[in-house]
Amino acid sequence: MRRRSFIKKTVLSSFTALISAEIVFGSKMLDGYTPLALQDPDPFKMFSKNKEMIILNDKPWNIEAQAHLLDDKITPNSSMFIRNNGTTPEEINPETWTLTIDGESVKNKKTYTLSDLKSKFKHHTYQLTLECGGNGRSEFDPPAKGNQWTIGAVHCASWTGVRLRDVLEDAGIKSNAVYIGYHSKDTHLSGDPKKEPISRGCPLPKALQDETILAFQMNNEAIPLIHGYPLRLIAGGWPASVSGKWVQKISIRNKVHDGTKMTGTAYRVPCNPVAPGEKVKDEDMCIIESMPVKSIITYPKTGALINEGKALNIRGHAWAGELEVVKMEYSIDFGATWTICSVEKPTNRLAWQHFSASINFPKKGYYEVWARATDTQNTAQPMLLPGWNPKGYLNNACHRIAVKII
Ligand SMILES: Nc1nc2c(c(=O)[nH]1)N[C@H]1C(S)=C(S)[C@@H](COP(=O)(O)O)O[C@H]1N2
Ligand SMILES: [Mo]
Repeated sequence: MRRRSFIKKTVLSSFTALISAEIVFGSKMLDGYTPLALQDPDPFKMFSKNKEMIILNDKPWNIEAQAHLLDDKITPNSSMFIRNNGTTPEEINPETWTLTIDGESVKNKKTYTLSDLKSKFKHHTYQLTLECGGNGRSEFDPPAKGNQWTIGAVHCASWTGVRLRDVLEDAGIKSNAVYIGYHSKDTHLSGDPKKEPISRGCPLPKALQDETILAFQMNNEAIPLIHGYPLRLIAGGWPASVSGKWVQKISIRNKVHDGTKMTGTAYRVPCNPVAPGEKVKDEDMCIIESMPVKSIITYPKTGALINEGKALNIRGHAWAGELEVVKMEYSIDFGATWTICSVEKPTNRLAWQHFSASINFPKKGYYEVWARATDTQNTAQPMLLPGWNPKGYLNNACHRIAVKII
């Protein structure tokens, strides 16, 4: 048998310094072993994400997709962006998990176990587009503070759960109710248990829509922990921050919910356009509701090389918040002319729609393929950055990819 060889004293003392605590049985560690505290967590393995996902921050975790990773019609977990405001809750026991409905405007405060929710109310499945309000922030100038999302903070998964409306009505909604707010189990980065990392909500009519659900499944499986296991509020078409992960309480409010990140510049934009960099008074800021019309080219990947004379088949998705996309176009001449793409109807309301087109290029050279969606109110995506706002929300500029005909 090979003799165990123990760690060298010098290595042990450097580990001790790095951990800044005595490693009590440190002298018994095997040579070549790294204490867990010093092993880098592998986020790709930890969250089962594609290795091409881009890590913007690890405290808290913020990870985005690249356009080509979003090619599936229904986004798999491996390509779903992660946006945490605080620390992921640990030790979740679905047997003891409860959801409480309370607030000024609840008739009877009620608490449900997960099995109550699952057995008492009808189950519904919807594909729902969730886009972070800050998706595209990286393009704003002057720059906006916050995660520098490019294009990948959006996903459309299939969510199964019960209607929030059915649960709220079971508890009873008083006639003075105007808003709902969620409270969740994740903890504030400071560790202060009195502070919530985020507690947002939506006006009652949005909460009562058919597609607003309390989900316990994502893509037909239990929701991955990082995406809100065991229970998540899903409100498609609105900033994804409304879709509270790890939800434990929904308050029916008699006023606009005033939880963390409902006020100031958080998820609010100037009610009227302002000049870039301008200071905006608090009372001139409005809460973001439905997200604007937008699209993404998911195939090919930017940088594609295409042989001359060969048509290029592009595809991608388009969405328009509460509205539907009625027209999809592409341009290969920087927007001078546009050609219609085919675009499918959504599987259900608030699901993204799939578009495709076959493009012929006149000759060899460098091109950009730009995509532009138009919604039912005839609003089209701007070609370049839309209105500047202090926190860099709602960038719905046209997505474009570079291709070379060789
Ligand atoms: N409890 C809780 N819910 C949350 C968040 C959070 O930090 N905590 N982040 C919100 C924000 S800002 C976004 S964009 C989405 C991200 O969802 P995802 O991580 O499942 O992609 O979750 C929302 N729900
Ligand atoms: Mo977000």
